[in-house]
Amino acid sequence: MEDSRRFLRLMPLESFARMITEIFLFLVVVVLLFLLRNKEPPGAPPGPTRWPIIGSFSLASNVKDQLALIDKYGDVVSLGVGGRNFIMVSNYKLAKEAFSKTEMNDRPGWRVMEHLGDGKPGIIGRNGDSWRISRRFHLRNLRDLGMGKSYLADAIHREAKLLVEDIRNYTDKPTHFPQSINVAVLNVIWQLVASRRYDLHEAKILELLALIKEFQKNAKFVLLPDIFPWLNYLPNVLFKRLFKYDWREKNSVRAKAFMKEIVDDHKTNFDPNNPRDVIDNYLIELDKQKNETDSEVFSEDDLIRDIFDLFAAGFDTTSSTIRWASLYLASHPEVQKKVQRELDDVVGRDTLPSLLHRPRLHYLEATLHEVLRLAPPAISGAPRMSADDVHIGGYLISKGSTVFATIGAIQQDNRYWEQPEKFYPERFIDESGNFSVPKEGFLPFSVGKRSCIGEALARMELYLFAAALLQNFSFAPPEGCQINLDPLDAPGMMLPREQDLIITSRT
Ligand code: HEM
Ligand SMILES: *[C@@H]1O[C@H](CO)[C@@H](O)[C@H](O)[C@H]1NC(C)=O
Ligand SMILES: *[C@@H]1O[C@H](CO)[C@@H](O)[C@H](O)[C@H]1NC(C)=O
Ligand SMILES: *[C@@H]1O[C@H](CO)[C@@H](O)[C@H](O)[C@H]1NC(C)=O
Ligand SMILES: *[C@H]1O[C@H](CO)[C@@H](O)[C@H](O)[C@H]1NC(C)=O
Repeated sequence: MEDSRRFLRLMPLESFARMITEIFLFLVVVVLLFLLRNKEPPGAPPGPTRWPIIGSFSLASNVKDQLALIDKYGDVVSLGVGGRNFIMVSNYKLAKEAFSKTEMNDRPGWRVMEHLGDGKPGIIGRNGDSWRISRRFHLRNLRDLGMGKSYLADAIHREAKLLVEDIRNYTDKPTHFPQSINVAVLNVIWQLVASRRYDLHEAKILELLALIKEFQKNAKFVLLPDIFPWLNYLPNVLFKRLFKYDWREKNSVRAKAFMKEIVDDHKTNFDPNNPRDVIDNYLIELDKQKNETDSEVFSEDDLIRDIFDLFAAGFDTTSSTIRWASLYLASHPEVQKKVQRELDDVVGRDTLPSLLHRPRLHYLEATLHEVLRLAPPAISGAPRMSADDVHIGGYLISKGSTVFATIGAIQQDNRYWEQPEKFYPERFIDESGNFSVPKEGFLPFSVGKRSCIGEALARMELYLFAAALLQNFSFAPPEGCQINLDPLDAPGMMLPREQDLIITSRT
């Protein structure tokens, strides 16, 4: 009796309490959602819904996603991710206009760009004076040591010859594109930076290249806390494990030791009157700076970070473009034949093509440009950050936004390109039958004051390596197979899939 009465009295009270709790929890969620909502600044360009916490689902990190967003929202799209404002610019003229503004010269200060994991970025990630001075230094060095000096062309020529000899070992059986291309390309940069070359199969350098590939693979984890800042509040042990910071700390020590050994070696046999390379010239600047006590823009650690960046920015971009070329030509035999006929006409078969032949190899240049158009290694360039409010195409880009140009999508924009999805080198040939680049819609090296500093070097390498390879070899899919031209699933990058090819010698 007593019990059941109490039961009757308690029941409504209990459900009342439960109801209160539920309402309370609901309110907490509403308030949290409100606090964590990802607000769009007024005047911002259109874009997908910004959900709380996660934001817009897409970061447009592949060309398909970029094209879909452009279809829906237009040339300038705003995305909110993790409380940050992202702007993607997909109109050639607007991208050029935006990236020529001084307020657009900064990078967003992401930790993923501190490649050696020691709290400071190299040239790719720096801002302000530190960036301006190091960019000027490296541009001057690339020009003085490389462009216009025949010894760089000679060095590339020598690498091309050794590469051709090496690739002869892989002919007439199914093979992935040989690894040696990576070392050959790296040897060219390293000639400028450190006056060194490595044997195409030297274990030490293959290990470092593998390590850098691994860095790239882990970048998507390292990047997460840059984009979702609240992840930084996770306990340190968990944080480091989840986002591969422990892996990076451990392995960047190896990369750094590799660079440091080369710098130390330069210090011990250094002649300031006869600088050999980038490192020697940097040591001279360091020396000069010692005498001017007030400024400290050069440091040995910065040198190590910069040469690591040149290494990382220079080898994979260039070598994957050559691998893309082999895949596109293997799947377009008529284009390959036409390139080879031109090489036979202009160069012949007895000597490797040189820079002297370049102005007459119109169809080869056109083909390399068509490869860079459809497979630009950096489909969104490298991120910029607006240092102030900026107006682009009538929209407000608020201070602190992360801005990128959709290079991959712009190069498939049908305002500039007819049948953009088609591999058709002839689009780079003008009425007189000569190679020429359309004025708009092509920007694989980005545009403006922070565009790629290695463009001239990369173009020279692409030409000399591709010409040597196509003079000597033909590429085809294995019997009964098709070439897979879908890129690897790597955010922001356009990398070819490893796959079997049949390489045949032309002699
Ligand atoms: C096919 C080859 C290459 C392509 C497609 C390429 C593309 C790019 C792109 C799109 C950017 C971003 C620029 C921006 O933010 O606007 C960049 C930056 C950069 N590239 Fe390249 N690159 C290539 C080869 C090289 C080579 C060979 C070097 C080495 C000398 C190099 C060194 C750099 C550096 C240091 C930056 C950062 C510039 C800065 O922040 O001021 N790149 N590259
Ligand atoms: C490949 O070719 C090079 C040069 O012709 C030769 O020295 C080397 O031993 C060959 N390597 C293999 C694995 O056959
Ligand atoms: C710096 O000063 C030292 C000693 O005063 C001098 O020997 C050296 O040549 C100077 N270096 C430069 C680069 O001016
Ligand atoms: C086309 O290229 C050739 C070199 O192959 C050059 O001699 C000629 O002047 C060029 N023609 C035009 C119209 O630019
Ligand atoms: C291939 O490359 C070599 C350089 O190693 C060159 O001498 C040779 O004539 C080239 N061409 C052909 C068609 O073999």
